[in-house]
Amino acid sequence: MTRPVSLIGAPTDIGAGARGASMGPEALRVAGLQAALEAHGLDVLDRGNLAGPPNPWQPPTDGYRHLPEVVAWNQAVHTAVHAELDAGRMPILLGGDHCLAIGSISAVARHCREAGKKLRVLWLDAHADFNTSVLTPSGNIHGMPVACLCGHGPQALIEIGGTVPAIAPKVVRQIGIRSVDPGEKRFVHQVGLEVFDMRYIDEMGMRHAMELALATMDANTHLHVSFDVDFLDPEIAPGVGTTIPGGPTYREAQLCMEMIADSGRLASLDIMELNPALDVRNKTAVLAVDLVESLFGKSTLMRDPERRR
Ligand code: HAR
Ligand code: MN
Ligand code: MN
Ligand code: MN
Repeated sequence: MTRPVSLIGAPTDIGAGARGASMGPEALRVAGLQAALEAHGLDVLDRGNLAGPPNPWQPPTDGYRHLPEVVAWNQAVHTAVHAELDAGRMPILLGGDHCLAIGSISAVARHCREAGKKLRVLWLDAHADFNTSVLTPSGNIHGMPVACLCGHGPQALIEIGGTVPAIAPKVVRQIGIRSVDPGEKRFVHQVGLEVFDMRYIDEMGMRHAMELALATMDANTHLHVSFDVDFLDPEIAPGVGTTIPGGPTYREAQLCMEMIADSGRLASLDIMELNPALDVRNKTAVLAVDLVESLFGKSTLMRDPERRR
């Protein structure tokens, strides 16, 4: 059976450009995340919410908004996620905005180093989140986590996992990307991030993109999925702070999740950027729960017996 799961709430919008992602963890609970996972036979513990500083809602200083607060939240996330991994449990981080992936993925990377595992990170997002203080148009740190994890960012954020950089760009596969700032785009190309953008998915299909994104993993690979809910088309997922049209449809998103489930390698997860203040009757949270169920193997009626586990 799949390893036991721990839900960790991080109720903050400290790195975002809109307030409200701080309510994401509770909206996911109200949408029935724990019961949905338990219905698939998983052992689920809800660890409750982490604590951290309030959002002072200030303009950027030296290219960053709320840097000390972002550091404090990410330290709390790092500690909590690493503790679950050491206890043999699968952490599911309930965001909160996407800056918290710095704490989460640095903990996963540290655990992989300690346990001698290989790491693969799937970044499901409308955005590349590869800005730096000089490239960012906003100063919002939720636009910077991938760059920080790859060692490009303020010292206090890049060293949270103890090793700099926390990850190499080559472990990352980005899916669904359709909004990248001009300087950010040059930097993504410069470091060679592997991106399956919406143009690629339009032309080649979600199936082919996911086959490549999941290729070359083995039994010793830890797969981390960082799911920014704005990955989804805003027609089906309006409850996010930065909607970008032209995202994956319901079926494309389901296929993406099902193929991750079939890989059998999922070992940690972030569910980020859900913003209940912008949602319609919690439907984006309900959709996120539905997709996470597929990530844990809910959907398939006609699974190839060769791949049945
Ligand atoms: N690229 C823009 C910026 O850096 C918007 C980033 C928005 N990021 C998220 N997470 N919503 O992906 O300001
Ligand atoms: Mn993001
Ligand atoms: Mn460890
Ligand atoms: Mn995004």
